[in-house]
Amino acid sequence: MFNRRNFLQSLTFLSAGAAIHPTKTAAQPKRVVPLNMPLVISTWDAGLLANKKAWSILQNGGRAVDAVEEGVKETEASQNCCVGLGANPDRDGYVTLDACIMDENHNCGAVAFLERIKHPISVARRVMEKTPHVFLVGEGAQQFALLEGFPLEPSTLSPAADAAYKSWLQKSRYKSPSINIENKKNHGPFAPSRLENGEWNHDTIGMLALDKSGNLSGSCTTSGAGFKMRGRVGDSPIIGAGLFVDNEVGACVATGQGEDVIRVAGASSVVGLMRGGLSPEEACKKMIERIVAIKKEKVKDIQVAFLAISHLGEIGAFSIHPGFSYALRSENTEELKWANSWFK
Ligand code: SD4
Repeated sequence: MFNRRNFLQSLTFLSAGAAIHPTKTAAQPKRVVPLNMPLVISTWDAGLLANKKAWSILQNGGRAVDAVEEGVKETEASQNCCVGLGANPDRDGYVTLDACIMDENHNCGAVAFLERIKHPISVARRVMEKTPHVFLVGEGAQQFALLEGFPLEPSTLSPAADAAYKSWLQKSRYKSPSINIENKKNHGPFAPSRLENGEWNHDTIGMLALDKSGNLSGSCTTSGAGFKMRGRVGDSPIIGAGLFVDNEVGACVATGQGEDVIRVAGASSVVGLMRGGLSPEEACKKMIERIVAIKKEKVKDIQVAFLAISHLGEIGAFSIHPGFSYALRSENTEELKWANSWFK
């Protein structure tokens, strides 16, 4: 179990571990050539398709930031998916989208509570590149998107989301998002499935890429939790919570119950532990243990997962409950992998 004492012990271990997992810091005289690049990883099974697009860019020597934008756009565009305008609405019947992107130079951009725009990730990128700001929300984010030439899409729900919303309205019971656990048995490689109650079993894609130049970038896009309170924003568009990239060290994305990722500054904490010397999986595990310690017995009702990559191209993941999958594409492999978890 995780407590303050063994957290401090882990900090001691961190400095010792730095030699095992070197970072590109000033203390490091020579830049270490990444072992495994290019490489792209993304959360859940929808990541397989998204990775294909990202890979087409990485393979041709493209930048990681282009790969992670174009990759998750595939998922956003899919009407039969858990991300983007086809997803479940909030409890007032509106689909509201959150996204963020971060490149190798700590440039970052984010949007939240954005309505009727098909590609929130691209709006986040424009925020990063064309404004002096990092984060635009709601009406202002939509206004900016329209000024940038993004079309205003109809406000109608996708047929699946409409049916799910109508069924949800029968009880209109607000509860925090259910545990998003992928069922290995029902898993279809390119078709994320809905749960019987109409909710998606997950509703986010986070992607991390390492390009041929050895640079890292990340993206994260979501419709958030289905039937959430109007105005609710989760971790996904928050730099440091849902996504963090430090080109010297590594990058991390989070998925699952956003509220519990925000309270521990999830993604940046994982990267911080990697800076101290932990491997990606060790760092993801430490932060999951931290959440478990905070949530106590309530942890049985929530799922959180972290997926991380080091600047050397080592990958790792860890979740609270079993069933977190992530898609990996590299020169040698294209596959869906299953993370280790705190509950067995
Ligand atoms: C959120 N973290 O809005 C997102 C939800 C998610 O798979 O990741 N679902 O809290």
